[in-house]
Amino acid sequence: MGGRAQLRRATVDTGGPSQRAPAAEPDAGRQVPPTGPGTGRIVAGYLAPHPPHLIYAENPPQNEPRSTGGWDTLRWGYEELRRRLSAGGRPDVLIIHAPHWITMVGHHVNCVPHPRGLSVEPIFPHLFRYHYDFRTDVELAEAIVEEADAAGLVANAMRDERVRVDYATIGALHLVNPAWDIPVVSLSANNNPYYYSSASLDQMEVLGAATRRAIERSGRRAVLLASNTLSHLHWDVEPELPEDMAAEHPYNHHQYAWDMKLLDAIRSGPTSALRPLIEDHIEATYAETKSGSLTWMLAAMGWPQAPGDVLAYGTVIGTGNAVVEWLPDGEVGRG
Ligand code: 2X7
Ligand code: FE2
Repeated sequence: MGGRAQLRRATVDTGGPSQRAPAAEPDAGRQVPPTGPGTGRIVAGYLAPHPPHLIYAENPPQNEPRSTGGWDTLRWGYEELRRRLSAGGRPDVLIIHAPHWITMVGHHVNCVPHPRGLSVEPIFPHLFRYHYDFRTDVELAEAIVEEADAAGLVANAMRDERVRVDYATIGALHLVNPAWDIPVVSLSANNNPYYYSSASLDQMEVLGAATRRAIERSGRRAVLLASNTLSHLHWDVEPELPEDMAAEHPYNHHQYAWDMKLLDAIRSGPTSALRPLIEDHIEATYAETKSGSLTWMLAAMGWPQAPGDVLAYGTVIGTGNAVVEWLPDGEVGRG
């Protein structure tokens, strides 16, 4: 099924129990007042990868497994990201698109006001069993659904509080804001990396533009997060000590070289050069950007002229991961 096949208006079956929760109070989940209707803007966008190993290595109290560390350079990149986030003034909301909340029909937006539960990585449950508890900016989440629907996408407000939040969403959000004191909007991957060989990124451009319109309408200062790994071939045998860094390196030189090609283009700018290159990189490396998170984010930011600032690159079980900051044109840097 091509990406365009779902570019239509429709009432969506969520694929699971779809009863609507009692209507949320208008301000449920809000912790800061809006800056005024019509004045909202994106203040930064980050490529924010989510390998569960990074959370495991951090040893936060919310995660059950304990480690001795590892993958330090990537975690230093996140440290710098957090420094910049607080230097730039606390945003009103973090909006995240992640590849492991896969929805088969349409783009779903989590509208549960207070998600709480246990998020488990199905392949690495010994590394990631994370107890999450955060607030959704329900008003903005609903506005994104409305704008996406008006743009002709199949879009759905997910209101079932029994749906567990996936590890890609939780992992990236923890690394960006371990205090969890900023409201969140979380979007699913309909353009998912695993099932549609012909999936197109065009739809993610439409979703990005819809997200931007909703932010502008809302008055929020938003930070966007694209929760994607780059090259995605990986080991199938784990070392006895998962954080044994002697075993950690790129899967092969081809994967590494393509990651560097993409990162060179990111560091040179403008982002419009990435439009075709992201697709070539996916072809060459099975990159997780096929889920569309990165394209969604850059489209929402209007494909900025300015280059991205690569804060870190490192591998996790052989996959390539980069932490990158983009500022929208006209926004002042905090680097
Ligand atoms: O989801 C992931 C990933 N993207 C990369 C590496 C390891 C595990 O999980
Ligand atoms: Fe992943």
